[in-house]
Amino acid sequence: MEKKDLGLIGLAVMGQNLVLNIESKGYSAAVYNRTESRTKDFIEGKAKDKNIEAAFSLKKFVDSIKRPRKIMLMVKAGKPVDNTIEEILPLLEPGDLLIDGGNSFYKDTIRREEFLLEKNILYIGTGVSGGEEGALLGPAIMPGGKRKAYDMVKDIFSDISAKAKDGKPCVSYIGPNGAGHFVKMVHNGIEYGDMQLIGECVWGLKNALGWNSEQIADIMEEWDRPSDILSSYLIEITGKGMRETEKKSGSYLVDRTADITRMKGTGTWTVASALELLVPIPTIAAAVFSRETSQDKDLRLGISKILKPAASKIDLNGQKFTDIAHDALYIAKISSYAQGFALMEAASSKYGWNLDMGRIAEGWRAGCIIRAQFLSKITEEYKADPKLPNLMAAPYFSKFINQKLVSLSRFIEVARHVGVPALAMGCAYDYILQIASPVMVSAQVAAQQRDYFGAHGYFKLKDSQEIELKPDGSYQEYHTEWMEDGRPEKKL
Ligand code: NBP
Repeated sequence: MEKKDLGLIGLAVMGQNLVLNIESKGYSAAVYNRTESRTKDFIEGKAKDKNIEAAFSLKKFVDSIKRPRKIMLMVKAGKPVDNTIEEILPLLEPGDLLIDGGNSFYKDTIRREEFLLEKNILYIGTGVSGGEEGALLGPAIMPGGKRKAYDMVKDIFSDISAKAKDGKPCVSYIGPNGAGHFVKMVHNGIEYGDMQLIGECVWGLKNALGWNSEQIADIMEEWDRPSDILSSYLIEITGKGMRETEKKSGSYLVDRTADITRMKGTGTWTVASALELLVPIPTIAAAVFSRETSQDKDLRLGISKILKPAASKIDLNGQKFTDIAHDALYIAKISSYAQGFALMEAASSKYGWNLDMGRIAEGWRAGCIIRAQFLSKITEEYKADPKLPNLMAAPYFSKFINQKLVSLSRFIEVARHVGVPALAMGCAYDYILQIASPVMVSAQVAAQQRDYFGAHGYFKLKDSQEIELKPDGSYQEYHTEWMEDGRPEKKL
């Protein structure tokens, strides 16, 4: 039988849909899954009459693929990826390519690529975003690895990926080793941020205006008009979700939905990576923390009987307040993306990935969960200045923030007034305030405290803002002898 263009291992929802997508673009494929029944169900069901061949042993699977082989793994992230590599490795030949399309942790990808390259097996770790629908109809793809490995699958990836409105495929070479999985991880972190910000916005609108789900759905629909700066997939599905009613009771489904947001780990990895790389991403962290708080339902039920934060009614003009919420959400979103992009910048310089921020944003315009026209603005701004110190320094974004930041503070103020927590909104606002502070008084106070209790030393300002330097250009350090009379100050 004719050998297949590509092999795919892992026939859960993502693997099935991805291979159907690949086949629909004119490629032939071999498939394998650890549990045979899943392969059988697929081949006799959705894959019936398609150019997809099932194999029930890894040997037969490998033998049925054209050389050099391209084999995609769509198995659960973590140990299953290592197990699969271990099992398949003895069957592969130099020059074959393994592609991990799951949500693997980027450090695992770096380790696996290094291990496989020693054995002359090429490796790609790629983000595949868009959930099951994206996998079937066109995902955003974020591949990392050797460029020659990418070149082997460039055409397939381009054919199966989502296409933005300008026709460009939502895939491009991201960078070496773990770059693709890192970028996918940050994409997911940003997604957590977007979802939390939208959720806080909805809660604020509901409580401040006393509106029901249908009314909020109308607002979401308005904000999703193509010309609106907030127009995005997440705004669209928020509106659709809020309009949905429960068949049995007729109540809005969202009002009947338990207030628990689960998660699979990529948001937590994003925050852990930010801590490791010393990059503040408070909005994304707030989104992860909020999911954690949501999961502690018993605690909240208990504490709500003890703590009674003041909340009062407020008399607002509905139209005016929705305009405020609109701009607040947009600014908070910009702040959150600025944090995510700062994290990618830091990883890029630490790992030498040379990430192209404009192209990454461009690749997220379709297919993935955070898809939005707004991403084109990010691309434009990075194209104009690839060395932006922060996304919010870009002229388009800084102008909007300078004009409308007051909307975000007003929204937060109203939310607190009516008893709605706005952790992510607050973090988005304060992140802006912090990075726009030439002098952080809180840091001055802490530096003195550290020198007082631990003789940790401090630097000094040579004028009102700039730091005093030594002749070699490093910061001049000081220590005050706090316990001695006269508090003598020493240069260190
Ligand atoms: P799952 O993440 O649920 O994984 C199920 C697949 O992994 C099955 O094929 C299963 O085989 C296989 N598997 C497991 Br579990 N342990 C294995 C092992 N030790 N050796 C070999 N195979 C093993 O599937 P999914 O939701 O389709 O996701 C696949 C990947 O794509 C994951 O990394 C996921 O994070 C990522 N992803 C998912 C989505 C989404 O929306 N679901 C979106 C984007 C990315 P079995 O049938 O024998 O148990």
